[in-house]
Order: sequence, then structure tokens, then C-alpha cells
Amino acid sequence: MPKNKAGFVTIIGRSNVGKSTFLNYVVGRKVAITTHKPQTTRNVLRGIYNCEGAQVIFVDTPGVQSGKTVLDKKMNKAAFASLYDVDLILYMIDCNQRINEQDRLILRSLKNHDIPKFLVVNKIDNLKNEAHMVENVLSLMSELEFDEVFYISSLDGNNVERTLNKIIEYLPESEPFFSEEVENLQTEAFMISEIIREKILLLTHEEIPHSVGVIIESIKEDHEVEDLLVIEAKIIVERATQKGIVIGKNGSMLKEIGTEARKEIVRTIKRKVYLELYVTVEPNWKSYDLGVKKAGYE
Ligand SMILES: Nc1nc2c(ncn2[C@@H]2O[C@H](COP(=O)(O)OP(=O)(O)OP(=O)(O)O)[C@@H](O)[C@H]2O)c(=O)[nH]1
Ligand SMILES: [Mg+2]
Repeated sequence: MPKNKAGFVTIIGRSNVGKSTFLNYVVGRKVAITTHKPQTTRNVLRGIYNCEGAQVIFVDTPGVQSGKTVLDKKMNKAAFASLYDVDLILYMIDCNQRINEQDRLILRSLKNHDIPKFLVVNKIDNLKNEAHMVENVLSLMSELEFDEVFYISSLDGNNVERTLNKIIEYLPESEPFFSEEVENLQTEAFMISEIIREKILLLTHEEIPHSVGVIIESIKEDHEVEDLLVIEAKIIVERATQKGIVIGKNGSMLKEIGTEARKEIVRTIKRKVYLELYVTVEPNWKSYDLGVKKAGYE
């Protein structure tokens, strides 16, 4: 009879390498929003994988980056802090990217953590230059002794199950931390705010995605329409010009954001929803402590 295994596994890496896509794939549901834009994830998120005899709690982290704002620094700090008190670390890279300063920062930090570490080379479905990838991997392996190396695709799932099985092998014997009924470790309000932010990231360009924060002001039952949930959300931008862009001509952009977000919120929380969005300017909110706090990032 195999023993029960359970533990926490942090996924760390630069922005855009596919950490959140991996989390969503293994957990089998959308825990984290994912986009092609860097710095999509801003919080540490958790998702649970259950199988016969094992439970893995994956910890997704903001991509390590070189930004200088208070928010950027908080995000890096959160990513590095999540290396503590876990049982295993997945360090993810994109198979097509050369190692940079952020990777070196991560490597230095990994050296301080005496737990199993896997190097996970992602996006293998889209490999452009095998020689470059091998060079990168060898260079990383010469700096740090990884316990295992995997070449995977979080998009089509190639090699993900093998990675998962190996993770479980390394985890300590333990009873599960959460009952199998627990699906979601983030609050519903957080999920809703992230869905709205995802639609903004996907629909807007240039500096807008990085400048936006979303706060859920209220979630209430409607007084008149049965089963209708009224959600009021505030979109925060850094400058008045950005407010204009997010609202769009005659409100067209805000309407599109609202329509796309509402559809997904309905699918996610399985309720009828009325979504009310408005936009406010909080000058340079990402650059000072209180602004970051007000935008919901503690
Ligand atoms: N081709 C390919 N694309 C992938 C794969 N995994 C992720 N992507 C894409 O890469 C982009 C970034 O994915 P995310 O999961 O948001 O990346 P992340 O590492 O969480 O990024 P941050 O949250 O910004 O740190 C998205 O467009 C994904 O669809 C993969 O295995 N293959
Ligand atoms: Mg992410």
C-alpha cells in the first residue's frame, strides 16, 4: 500500500515563462490568469492537485523582474518569500530565452534553500533553437545542482504528468493538508478582480496593462431580480490619459472589458451577474506604499 504524500511546491521564474499556465494545467482549472504580457501574476496564488495517495499544493508566484516601483519590488519579494516553508521548488525557464540577470538572481536565492529543486524547461512545443537551449540548461546546471530536469509544455501537457509523478516521489509522507472538497484557496472577490484585470490586459496595449489595478467594491444580491448578483468594481489607473483609453470612445472599451469579464465571471461562479465597472485615477499608485495598498496589494 503506497504511503500518503503531501506537500507544498513553489513555482518560480521570470515573467511570462508559463508558471501560471503550468499551475492551471496541473490543477485542471483556472486558478491564475495567464496572458502573453509580462507581469500578469501579481500575487502568490495556490492551487491543489489531488490524486490517489497524494496531495500537492502548488504555489504560483509573480515573475521575477527588474521593475523599480513599490509594486514591482513587492512582487519580487513575494516570489522569493514563497521559497520558504515549501517542500520542493520548480524553477521554470522558457526554452527559447537566454539566461539573464533575473535568472541569476533566482539561482543565487535557490542556493540558500536546502530542499529538492527541479529545473523545468517550458514551451518545448515551440522550441526554436535546440543548441541554445542545451547551452542555457548546461550553464544553469553548472551553477546549481538540480535534482531533476524536465522539458515540458504547459500548453499541451507534454511531460507534465511525468514531472508531477516525480514531484510526488520527492514529497514527504504526510496526510493531505486540505480535504478533497476544497477547490479554491483564493477568495471569490479576488478571482473576480483578476478576471477583470485579465480582460484589461488582453484588450489594452502599451503601458496600460502595467498601470491597472482592480478592486471589488461590493458584491450584493439584487433587490428586485431573483438570483442576480450585483458586482461593483473599480479600475485604478495611474494617469488621466489612461482613464480615457480604458473607457474608450463613447465608453466602448469599458463596455468590451465588462462584457468579456462578465461572461467569464458567470462561468466561474455559476451565478447571474450584473457587473458595474468604473475607472478612477490614483496618480502613480504603483510607486508609493499607500497606493499599492489601496489597489489591494498587501
Ligand atoms: N507555446 C507555449 N506557450 C506557453 C506555454 N506555457 C505558457 N505559454 C504562454 O506563455 C504566456 C505566458 O504564460 P503565463 O502562464 O501567464 O506566464 P507566467 O510565467 O505566469 O507569467 P507572469 O505571471 O507574468 O510571471 C501565455 O501567453 C501562455 O499561453 C507552453 O508550454 N508553450
Ligand atoms: Mg503568472
